[in-house]
Amino acid sequence: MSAIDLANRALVLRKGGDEGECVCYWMSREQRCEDNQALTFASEIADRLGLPVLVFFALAPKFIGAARRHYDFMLDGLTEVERELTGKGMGFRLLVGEPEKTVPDLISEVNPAALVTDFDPLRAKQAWKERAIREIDVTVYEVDAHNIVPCRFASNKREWGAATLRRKINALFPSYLRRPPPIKMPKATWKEAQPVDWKKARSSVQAEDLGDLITWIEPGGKAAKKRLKAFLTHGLSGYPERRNDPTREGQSDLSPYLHFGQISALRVAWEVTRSEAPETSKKAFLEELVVRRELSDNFCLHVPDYDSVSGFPEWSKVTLDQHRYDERDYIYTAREFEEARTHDRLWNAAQREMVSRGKMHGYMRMYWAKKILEWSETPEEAMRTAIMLNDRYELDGRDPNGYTGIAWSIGGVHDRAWPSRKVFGKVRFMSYGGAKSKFDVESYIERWS
Ligand code: FAD
Ligand code: FO1
Repeated sequence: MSAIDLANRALVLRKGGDEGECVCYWMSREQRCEDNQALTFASEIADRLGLPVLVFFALAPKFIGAARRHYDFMLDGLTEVERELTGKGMGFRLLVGEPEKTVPDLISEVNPAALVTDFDPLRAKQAWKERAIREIDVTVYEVDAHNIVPCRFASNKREWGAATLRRKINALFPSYLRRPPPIKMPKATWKEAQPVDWKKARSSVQAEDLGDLITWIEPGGKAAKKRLKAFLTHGLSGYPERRNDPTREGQSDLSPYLHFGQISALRVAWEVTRSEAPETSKKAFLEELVVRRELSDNFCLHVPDYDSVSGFPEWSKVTLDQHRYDERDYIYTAREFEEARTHDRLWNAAQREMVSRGKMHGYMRMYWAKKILEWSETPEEAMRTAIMLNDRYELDGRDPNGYTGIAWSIGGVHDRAWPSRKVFGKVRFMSYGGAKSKFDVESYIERWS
C-alpha cells in the first residue's frame, strides 16, 4: 500500500512486544476483505515479519439494542468475508461472547507479533478496545479504514459546522482519493483452518426478533457492489434533484453497507468520481458521502456525549432551556411514537417506513426527529426516544451518522440559529407545510399506511 494511503491513517495505540507466530486483525467496523486499509496494513506487517495473517471478529451477544434484523444482515455479510479471507490464505475466527473477555483469550492462544484494530469513534467500541488490550503485551495499532481522509488527521478538534471541516477535507481529498489497492496473498499462509460454526454463532445472539424479514436489500460485499453499480448507472445523475423526495428512489441505499463496512467509502468515492455523471451530481453526492459522513465521525470522536443534550452547542442548550416549559400542542410517549399513533399522518408514515423497511428516507429523518422534539415533554426525553427508535429499527442505526443526524435535528449541532419559536427556540423548525411544498406527501402517506 503506498505511503499516502497509510499516511496519517495508522496510529500506535500501545507499544508491546513484536515477537510472535502471526499478525492479527481484529475486524469490527470494516467487515470486508476488499479495500480494507486495516487488513492491508496487517498483511504488510505480516509479510515484513514472514508471518501469516489471522483475522477475527468478536461477536457480542448484545450491541446497543441491535435487533435480529441487524445481526442477520451483519452475519450474512461475515460468511462472505470468511470465504474470501480463507481463499486468500488468511485465517478467520469468530469469537462468541463479550469482546473484553474473548479477545485477550484469543491473543494468548495465538500469540501474535502485532494486533491491528479498525477505527471507530463510538464510546461502546472504544471501551471494548481499551478493556481488551489492557492485559495483553502486543503492539496494538488502530487504522482508520472508514474515512477517506482519516478522521484524526482531518481535524484534531470538534468542528462546529460543515464549512470548517469541508475546507480541511477538500484540501486533502485529492491526495487521498486513489484507487484502493488489490488484496495480496500474504507470503505465509494461515495453516489450521477452523471453519466457523455459523449456526452456533447465530444462536449465541440475544437480539429481539421484530417479527419481520427485510427482503428489499441483500446483505454482503457482493450485493453492495451490485447496489453501487446500479446507483452509478441509474441514480447518481439525478441525485441532486431526487435525493430529497421521499416518493422517489433518489438515494443510493448504500448506508446499511457502509454502516457494517461491507463496502468502502473510498471505493464508492473512487467509482463516483470516475463515472459519466454530471459534475454537479458527483459533487452533491460526495458532499454527503465525504463531508457529512466524516463530520459525523469528527463529532462522535471529539464529543463523548454525542447522544445527549449535553453534547449540543451552548446556544442551543440555552435556547431549548428557555423554551423548556412552553406548552406542547401534543405530547406522546415513546410507545405511542413507536406505534406511529400521533395525530400527524406524515410522521406516522415515516415511522412505518422505518419499522417495515428498516430504512427511513433521509429527508423524512429530519422531519421525524424534529417532531419528536416538538411532541416530547423535554429535549432529553426527545433524544432518548429518537435514538432508541433509530437504533432499534434502522438497518444503518448505531452509527455516528445517526447520533449526529439526531443531534442536528433536535439540538442544532452543525446548524445555525433560526428565528425563535415555541418549544424549538432557535433550533431549525420543519413543518408539514414545508414538506408539502417539496413533495407529494399524500402519495408518501399512501405508500406507508
Ligand atoms: P444517500 O443520500 O445515498 O447518501 C450516501 C451516503 O452519504 C450515506 O450512506 C451516508 O453514509 C452519507 N450521508 C448521506 N446523508 C448524510 C447525513 N445527513 N449525515 C451523514 N452522512 C450522510 N445515517 C446512517 O448511516 N445511520 C443512521 O442511523 C442515521 N440516522 C439519521 C437520523 C436523523 C434524524 C438524520 C437527520 C439523519 C440520519 N442519518 C443516518 C443520515 C442520513 O439520513 C442517512 O445516512 C441516509 O439517509 C442513508 O441513506 P442512503 O445511503 O441511501 O443515502
Ligand atoms: N461490531 C463488533 O465488533 N461486534 C459485534 O458483535 C457487533 C454487533 C453489531 C450489531 C449491530 C450493529 O448495527 C453493529 C454491530 N457492530 C458490532 C458494530 C458495527 O460493526 C460498527 O462498528 C458500529 O456500529 C458503527 O460504528
